[in-house]
This record gives sequence, structure tokens and C-alpha cells, in this order.
Amino acid sequence: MSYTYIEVTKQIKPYIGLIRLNRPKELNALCLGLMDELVLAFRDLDSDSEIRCIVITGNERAFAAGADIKEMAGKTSTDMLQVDQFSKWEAIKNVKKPIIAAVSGFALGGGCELTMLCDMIVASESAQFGQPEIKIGVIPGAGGTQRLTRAIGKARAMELVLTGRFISAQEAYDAGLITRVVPVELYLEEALSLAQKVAAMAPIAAQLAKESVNAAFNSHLDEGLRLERKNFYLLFATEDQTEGMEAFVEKRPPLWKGR
Ligand code: DAK
Repeated sequence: MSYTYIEVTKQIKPYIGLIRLNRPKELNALCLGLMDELVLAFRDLDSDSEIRCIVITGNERAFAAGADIKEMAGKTSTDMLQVDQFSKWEAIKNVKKPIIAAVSGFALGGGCELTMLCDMIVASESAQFGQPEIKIGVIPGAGGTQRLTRAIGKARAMELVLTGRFISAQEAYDAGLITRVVPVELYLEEALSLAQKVAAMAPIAAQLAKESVNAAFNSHLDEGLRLERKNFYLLFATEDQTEGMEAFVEKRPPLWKGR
């Protein structure tokens, strides 16, 4: 299969599939086309009996700086509802095989949410995680308010979601968000080596282990996600969402109106 926004390498190591986000100029912003390709790639690797573990990465500067703000900027609440991006995120959530995110640089907004859909996160010392959606007049829309809170607790998650502050890989590690931090030149190698350890286990046991750990993590998550979804759509009915995203595109500070 050939892709425009991602690269997929099967058997990068025995039984390992690698997905690389590949929109470097846009810091791997997750445009709709990229998300479509991601779903196809995950589906393909998940159904390939020669693949036991999947690694997803970006490049040294960015894992992904979030959803594509330029693509979202002019959207209305109804547009967002009709595009139904959630089914794509659900499809990634439902991948049965273990997924490891190898993160360097920015993992922001949807990029941070994508890492949280993965089962382990290996980060370079230069990685920065954050949910800065509040700065463009919205809130996390792909599970950020729920998964970040479960991963690092309410007190820390609330600060990050309300202020948009980025945290370093070390802070993310200390807070329990990620699995390990390594020097930048090693992050992919370390993720692949971890993937090889997982791939050496019984494949069905690994899948059921993933499902079981996620069951503990996910209880009552759907209720939270439903609420987040409604609020996310609702924000596309505000003038401040239009202003926040236009201001980003025009490279100026936003002027909030509170409506
Ligand atoms: N979207 C589009 N373009 C982006 C981008 C983004 N998220 N992030 C960066 N870029 C582009 C910049 O516009 C710039 O393009 P040019 O101006 O050169 O054409 C290029 O990438 C390089 O960025 P900068 O020049 O800004 O680079 P800096 O090093 O100065 O700054 C930065 C890096 C990451 C701090 C900055 O670019 C930044 O703040 N980016 C935006 C981060 C952000 O706010 N992320 C959250 C976006 S909202 C949903 C699922 C998911 C989501 C929503 C709904 N559903 C299922 C419904 C997710 C929402 C989000 O992620």
C-alpha cells in the first residue's frame, strides 16, 4: 500500500511493524487524510499474522503537533459532527496488538492524545507533551481530558488542560504518563528493542494482556468521552473558537470575546 502522509515498514525487525508520521513541514499535524491513512495502516498491521507489535513514531522535531488547526479553523459544530473523526480514533483504540509510541519533540493536542492511545510511550529527552487546545479556544477532543487525568491524576491534568503548559519527557515520566526517557539518538532504537521483547511473547497472551490492562484503565471512560465530545462540538459554535484558530493561522495573539 502506498501512503501520502505516513510511511509503513513491515518487519523493520522480526515481527515488528513501524508507522512513521510524515508531514514534517507541518510538524506532523494530524490532517484528516493522515488520520485515514493511519487507520488503514493500523488495520493492515493488526490483521497481519507476521506482525506482533506496532511502533509509531514521527521525527526528531515532532511526533505530532496536534490536529491540523488550519484544516479545522473554518469548521462549524455541524461540520465537525458530520466528519465523524471519532470513528478513526475508535479504530486505533481497538487495535488488538500492542502499540508503542516512539516520541521525540512535540506531542501536543491530538498528538499527545495519540500517544495515550498507545500502550507504551518511549520518549527522547527532547520530547514535550501537552494539551494546548485551550489556547485556541477549544478543549481536547480525542480523549485528552479523560486519559490524561487517568494517567497523571486530576491535579496535574487540570493544570495542563487549563493552561496549555507543555511538560518535558522527564516530567511526563515522573508523572507516570510515559514508560521511559532516553537520549534523543536512542528513542527509536529503544522503542524497537522494547517491541522485540513484546514480540518474543506469546502473541495471543500479549493481546489479551493489553485488553485486560486497558479494561482497568477504561472503566467508565465512555461516559467521560461522551461528555467531552459534546463539549468539543459545542465549542465550534463559539466565536472564540473561530478567533483562536484564525489567530493561530495568522500568527497573532487571539482576542477572546467570551462568546
Ligand atoms: N496544525 C497545523 N499546522 C501546524 C500545527 C497544527 N497543529 N502545528 C504547527 N503547525 C505548522 C505551523 O503553522 C508552521 O507552518 P508555517 O507557518 O511554517 O506554514 C509549521 O507547522 C511550523 O510551526 P511553527 O513555526 O509554529 O514552529 P515553532 O517551533 O515556532 O512552534 C509549536 C512549534 C508546536 C509550539 C507551534 O507550532 C504550535 O503551538 N502549534 C500548535 C500546537 C497546538 O495548539 N496543538 C493542538 C491543536 S488542536 C478530534 C481529535 C483530535 C483533536 C480534535 C478533535 N476529534 C476526534 C473530533 C485535536 C485537536 C488538536 O490537536
